Amino acid sequence: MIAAQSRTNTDPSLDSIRDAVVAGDRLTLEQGDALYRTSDIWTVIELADLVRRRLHGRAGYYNVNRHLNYSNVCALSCSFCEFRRSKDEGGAYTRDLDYVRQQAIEAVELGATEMHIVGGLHPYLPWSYYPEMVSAIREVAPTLHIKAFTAVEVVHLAKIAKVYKSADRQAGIRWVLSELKQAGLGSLPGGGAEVFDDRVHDAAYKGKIRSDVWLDVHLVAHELGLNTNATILYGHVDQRRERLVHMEILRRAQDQALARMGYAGEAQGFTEPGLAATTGLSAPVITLTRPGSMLPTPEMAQQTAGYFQTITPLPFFPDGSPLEALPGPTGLENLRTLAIARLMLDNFPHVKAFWIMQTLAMAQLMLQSGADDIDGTVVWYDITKVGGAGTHQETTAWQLTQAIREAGFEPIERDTLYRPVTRDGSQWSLAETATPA
Ligand code: V47
Repeated sequence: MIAAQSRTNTDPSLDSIRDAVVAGDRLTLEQGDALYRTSDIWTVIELADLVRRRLHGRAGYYNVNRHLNYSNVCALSCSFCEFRRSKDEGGAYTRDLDYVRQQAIEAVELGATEMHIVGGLHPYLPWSYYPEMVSAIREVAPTLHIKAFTAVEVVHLAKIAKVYKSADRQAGIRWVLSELKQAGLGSLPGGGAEVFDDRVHDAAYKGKIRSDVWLDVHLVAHELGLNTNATILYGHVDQRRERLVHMEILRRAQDQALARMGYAGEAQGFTEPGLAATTGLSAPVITLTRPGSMLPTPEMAQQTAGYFQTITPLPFFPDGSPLEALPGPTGLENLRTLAIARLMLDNFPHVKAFWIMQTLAMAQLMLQSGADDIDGTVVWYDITKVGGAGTHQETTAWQLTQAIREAGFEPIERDTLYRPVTRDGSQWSLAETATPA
């Protein structure tokens, strides 16, 4: 990292933002705008790195996992998506439970701690398929953490289980998540959030749930003690300000989750005008990035309620999608958006650079720009295929640790809940040691 004093092109208009970041104060949307506007991207990155190091020191997290896409058949047709197929289209697939079991057994044999499962909104699979899939994995692989189903799928499941009523949608969502939790679901991934904005929604993923419903699913998951993640899929028809509002909505939702866990906050008033009224999100401001703040732990979540662990900024990858005429975001825009996510989302413990969508080389730069995690070994991934990759997109734990070390950080294998793992080949257990500062 280039020290600010030794650079000649620093932007003095960022000085007050630097002061706020050093003090751990919450940044406003206007300050977010300034971080997007400035040509002094190194200061943006430097500030994000400061926050990242304050929270995680030299730790660079990764996990040994396996992604499973159980079906690419989807009733929706989002224009950013290259993955979805109609039921009878060439290349459409739906995995049976024997296939899923086999994947879980293989994952355990290779030492995975997590299975990350998502799929399309299948128009004909019955509700029973989903809890049976989770139970089947639990049976053959009891040590595997099952992180499954985006909020979009959860709402679809409530509909096919005929428990979804728009007058009380949380009740149907609660029923579905309780059933899945009982079957062995461990947490929810962060997909399907896209950009929380009605204009962008109607232009690029009309038909998908809107932000209020996405937030309801995560709120109910948190109330049930399930941790969840969040994403932002940017760089298509969205504008930078809309991304910042998305981040503001997420941090207000996290304020609520942390308040439920017993964190005390400060009554700071600022928010996007009209935001609290439209989202119903009002809670005291709770930051985790002040010096000395304590991050929530999985143990706290088990005793009280869940929270958002991670934000994963997902750059739009155009190839093969109906929006493929768009260029997609540049490398610098990716670094900037990641750094801004780290700075704005002051109550999210982790920021993930998902190497599959960024390449491992770019993920190294992202570790220096605010990210503390690069996801895992993945093995199989169908949603995006960057640089002409096929569905077999695997890296080894060794490659991940080398990449993290070369970026200047200490590789820490974690489980899904960010507990350090100790490993001997494919055998692993949760480490008792604290992470290095
Ligand atoms: O929900 C789809 C996005 C998501 C494209 O929670 C695209 O730990 C870019 O959510 N270009 C799935 N993005 C991936 C996801 C995820 C990945 C890794 C970790 C976690 C986590 C979550 O990918 C989808 C959608 O938002 N997506 N198509 C595309 N063309």
